[in-house]
Amino acid sequence: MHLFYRVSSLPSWRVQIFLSEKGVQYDSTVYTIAEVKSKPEALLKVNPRSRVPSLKDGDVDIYESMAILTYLEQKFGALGPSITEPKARARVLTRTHEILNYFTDVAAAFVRPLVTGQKDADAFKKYEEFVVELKTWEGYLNDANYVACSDFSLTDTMILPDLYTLERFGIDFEALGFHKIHDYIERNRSRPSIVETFPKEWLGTTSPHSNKIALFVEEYTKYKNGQQ
Ligand SMILES: N[C@@H](CCC(=O)N[C@@H](CS)C(=O)NCC(=O)O)C(=O)O
Repeated sequence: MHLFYRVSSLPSWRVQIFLSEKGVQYDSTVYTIAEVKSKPEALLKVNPRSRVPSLKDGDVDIYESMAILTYLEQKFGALGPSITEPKARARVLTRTHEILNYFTDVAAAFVRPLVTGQKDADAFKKYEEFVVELKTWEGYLNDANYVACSDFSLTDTMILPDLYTLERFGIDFEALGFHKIHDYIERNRSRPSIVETFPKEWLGTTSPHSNKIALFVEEYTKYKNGQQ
């Protein structure tokens, strides 16, 4: 099995966590974003769109992270002993797709303009939408130690890369009052699949963008206080 991926790419990281959870040995080609965009021949052979992650399993070529994860689940079994129980399975599928269709997009809509330094007239509104999403996930963590059920599942492989990336960009979940999310990311920091796949260059360093988010939250808080 050969995985083409990029360090810290959310869809790549999700596949890496799944493979690590299952203890699957695989070869890999690690690209930078510039290399992916330059459409390397080896990647194009597996994925004509030249995107990561892409997977070669013998003579099977597969791309699109959700397709890869579904393929891997069928091959190696779902994560977590209780996940085949229909209610747990339904929750894992629903919440996994909630991340793909809401959480990641809402978080990116807020964070991306700040990080890239674009002026965004809707920044406060996007931040409020992001906070609503965080409240939803904080609520899910009231019911269990993991985001979909009592065991580590596919949904955890989906959301943890988002959460560690948001933290890297300066979101302080604890300071914002999301104590369950804060505890959840702290608890999982030492999980072997997270240790193994965590971007090594992030360790002991801070993102050059992290203070932009902190400054924005300060500005937003002042604006809200001024409204009262
Ligand atoms: N929907 C795809 C997204 C894959 C994707 O866009 N990956 C990015 C890296 S995070 C990429 O390959 N970008 C290359 C480019 O933009 O040309 C998936 O879930 O796998």
